[in-house]
Amino acid sequence: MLQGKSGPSPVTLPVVAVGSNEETAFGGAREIVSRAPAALEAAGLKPRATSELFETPCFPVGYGPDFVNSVVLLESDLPPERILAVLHRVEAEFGRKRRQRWGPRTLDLDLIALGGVILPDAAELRRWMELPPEAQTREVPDRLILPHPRLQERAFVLIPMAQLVPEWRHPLTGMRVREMIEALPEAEKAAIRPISAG
Ligand code: PH2
Ligand code: MG
Ligand code: MG
Repeated sequence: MLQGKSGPSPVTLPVVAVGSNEETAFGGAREIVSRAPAALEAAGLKPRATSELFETPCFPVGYGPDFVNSVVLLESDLPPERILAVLHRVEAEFGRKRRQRWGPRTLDLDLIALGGVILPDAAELRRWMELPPEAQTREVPDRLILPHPRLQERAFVLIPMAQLVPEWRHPLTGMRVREMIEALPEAEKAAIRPISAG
């Protein structure tokens, strides 16, 4: 949570979605997601605030076990491509450890937003946001798109994000996080279950 720390306004900071759906009997996904802030810190990206952890149904439904998701707000003035490179490095670190111990990589770190930054440009972002569902499974962007083009559809990102930056506004649509949440179906929101600490 934000604890009245001074510094840049939270709505200008990099937002990272953390996810894992690693499936062992040890609660591994929770452990991995809760270790992500420390791993980001060790990699040189300073976490300024972390949401609660949430248990969320896999999207698309049926494609795998439930996820554990959280959102981390970073304090970093690196350009977005450099932040992304560090996120990939941290994913790989967890992947290597996990391959040895339990199996395939399952830590996912997605750069969701960086203040009002739009990448690569408004027209491309709009194209990715409006991509029909069939095309979404075929087409994968080969470059960083910001904000994340599916952000407005994902309760598992928006609900944790609202704990940190409810007033962040989508630079293309002008919608605030809490307004995007209001626009989602109730059933999707109800399926995002906070995990109590410990
Ligand atoms: N990530 C995905 C695909 N589906 N579903 C949930 N609930 N949470 C995720 O983080 C997630 C997903 C691909 O990165
Ligand atoms: Mg993802
Ligand atoms: Mg990813």
